[in-house]
Amino acid sequence: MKPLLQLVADDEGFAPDLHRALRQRPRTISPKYFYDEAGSALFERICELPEYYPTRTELALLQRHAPEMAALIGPGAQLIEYGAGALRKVRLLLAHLNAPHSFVPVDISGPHLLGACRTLQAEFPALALQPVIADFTRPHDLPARPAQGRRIGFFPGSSIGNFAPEQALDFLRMAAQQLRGGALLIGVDLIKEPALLHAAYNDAAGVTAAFNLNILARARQELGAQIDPEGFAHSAFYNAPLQRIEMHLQSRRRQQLRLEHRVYEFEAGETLHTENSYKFSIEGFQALAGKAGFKAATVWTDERDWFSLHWLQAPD
Ligand code: AVI
Repeated sequence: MKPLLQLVADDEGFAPDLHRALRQRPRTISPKYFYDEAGSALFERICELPEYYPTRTELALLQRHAPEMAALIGPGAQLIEYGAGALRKVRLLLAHLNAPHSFVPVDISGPHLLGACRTLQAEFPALALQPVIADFTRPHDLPARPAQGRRIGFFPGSSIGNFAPEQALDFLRMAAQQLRGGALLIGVDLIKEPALLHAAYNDAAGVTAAFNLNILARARQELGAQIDPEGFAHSAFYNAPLQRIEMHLQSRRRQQLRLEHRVYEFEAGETLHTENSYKFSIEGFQALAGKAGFKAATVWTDERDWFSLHWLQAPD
């Protein structure tokens, strides 16, 4: 499958970003560095874990409400999926859509996206598929709007929760412009009992720990960094005042980490902050979307109010 657009306006790259992360206090690196091939495979395993409720809860919501969602999307739509990944969830929508104009999955990982598109095309031979390889959080071009139908955005998985609040607002503002006259269907994880959140990010099988520690494995393999693989531990906890799960790599002892020509000191207990996963109330998320220009319409939740899918109308 040939990509329509290749617009990976990459930023600094892993080595400079890791140096910057290690120089600053608190030490923080973007969670995007989780997702090399090994990290993406670990994330797929996380989605299957008994403790990790978001994926299965959202899939169940999509399964249950797809006909209603498809009716809201309407005929002739151009469906844009942000951060498309494996294209598992969108199938549930596509199966119910009325004569879609096209499906435009946007993802930074070209080989992964094109492989997923080939499988999808075999399942939906009549679907016009226009993959765009780009970082959807940065300015990117999309194929032209359909003359008749509307543009509808799809952003499942509560990946919005991995953005800092101001980045989340920037993304929503960008989406509101791209989707003018259409709508956004977005998955949002909800605030809940901290013990449930804690379990979801500290699974018994240790898959989330391996996912977190994979950043260090990457640094060793790709950048030749000298790091004791046993020297850091996975740490994930719910920060209630900030309504977010924080993931860190915590130094087990005083040690040094060598990266290229630099040596960085870690005290025992010191951390490299690798990810935030914000949790929202329905009203809180609707207020955020409202600031970006969206009008909150329908929201679907499960019986336990663990996860939500929001239908947000974009401005005209
Ligand atoms: C991709 N994202 C929504 C996941 C989350 O829950 O924040 C990433 C993840 N991190 C640890 N487990 C899953």
